[in-house]
Amino acid sequence: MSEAIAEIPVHQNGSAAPSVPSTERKGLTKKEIAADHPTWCPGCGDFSVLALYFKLIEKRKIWHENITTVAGIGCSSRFPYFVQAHGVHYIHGRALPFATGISLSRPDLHVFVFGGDGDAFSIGGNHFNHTARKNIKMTYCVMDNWVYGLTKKQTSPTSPLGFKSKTDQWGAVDYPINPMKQAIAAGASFVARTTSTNPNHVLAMMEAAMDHDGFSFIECLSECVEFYEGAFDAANPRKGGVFNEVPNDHDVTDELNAYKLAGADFPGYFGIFYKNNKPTKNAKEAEIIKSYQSKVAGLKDWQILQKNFDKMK
Ligand SMILES: Cc1ncc(C[n+]2csc(CCOP(=O)(O)OP(=O)(O)O)c2C)c(N)n1
Ligand code: SF4
Ligand SMILES: [Mg+2]
Repeated sequence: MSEAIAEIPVHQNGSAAPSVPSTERKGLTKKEIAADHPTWCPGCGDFSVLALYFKLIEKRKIWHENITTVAGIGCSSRFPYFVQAHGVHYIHGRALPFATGISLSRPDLHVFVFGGDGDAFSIGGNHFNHTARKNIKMTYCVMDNWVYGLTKKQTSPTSPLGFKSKTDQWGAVDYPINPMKQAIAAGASFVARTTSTNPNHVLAMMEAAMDHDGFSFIECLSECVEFYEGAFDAANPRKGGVFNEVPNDHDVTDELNAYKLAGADFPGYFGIFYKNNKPTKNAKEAEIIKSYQSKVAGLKDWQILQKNFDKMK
């Protein structure tokens, strides 16, 4: 744990020593947040996303006890292992329901979920749609590498047509989903796209997502150098590609235009496509709880339960 936490001397009777002013807690350093050495292949795009998460924690002064990192299963979903703080490496495709529970019960935290395209859009596809439509406050960063990396090269829902893999030896025949279109259509209230080869941009998207009060989704292209090398070269100026930002005059509240931007041919655009400020499920439930609590004040738990059961009769 951090040694940056201010130590306030305490008298033997338990009260704080009055003459010592409390000092401000320093932001955590990467050294204090980094856990085990990541087990990703050298050159994997996921390293960059992790490094920028550390930067975000450092910059925004998120303390150890407030860091909440949730993931499903996959190479990218190993993410929480590498963060020295609270985190969950949960069931394949089920990161979002788990994160929802945390988000609704701990409004003081901002939950970050990381995972892959398979985890998000195959096995977890239903959860993605429902978490988005419910507008649960959290940030979901999908490290999209267009392949199942952990299980060694199967076609994923974002693999392009013709991609040769262990499950499509003659080339993929199924039309890929477009994560940006899907997020917008499902009701996500913040939808952004970035690429792990542009660190400043990744950090900017993470910060904007974190500041959004609602379900914030980021598609982050993250190359699998082992099973889909060069997939995103066309989006990387260092490899002869282009990095086109969302046009300055794009109105992020314009859903239809956001959808059109999402339909651009690869490498498409990068930045915030869509954002609206509709109320979250968190806020709506908090309101219900507050008003109900005033009605059951003074009752014992079993009496409250009884009241609820009676209502259902
Ligand atoms: C219920 C269940 N089904 C299948 C698997 C096998 N499995 C593990 S990870 C994975 C796909 C991972 O792909 P993705 O989410 O894109 O992550 P990546 O490894 O590419 O980062 C699969 C099919 C599993 N662990 N659990
Ligand atoms: S298999 Fe691919 S996604 Fe997995 S760690 Fe290696 S490069 Fe990264
Ligand atoms: Mg993948």
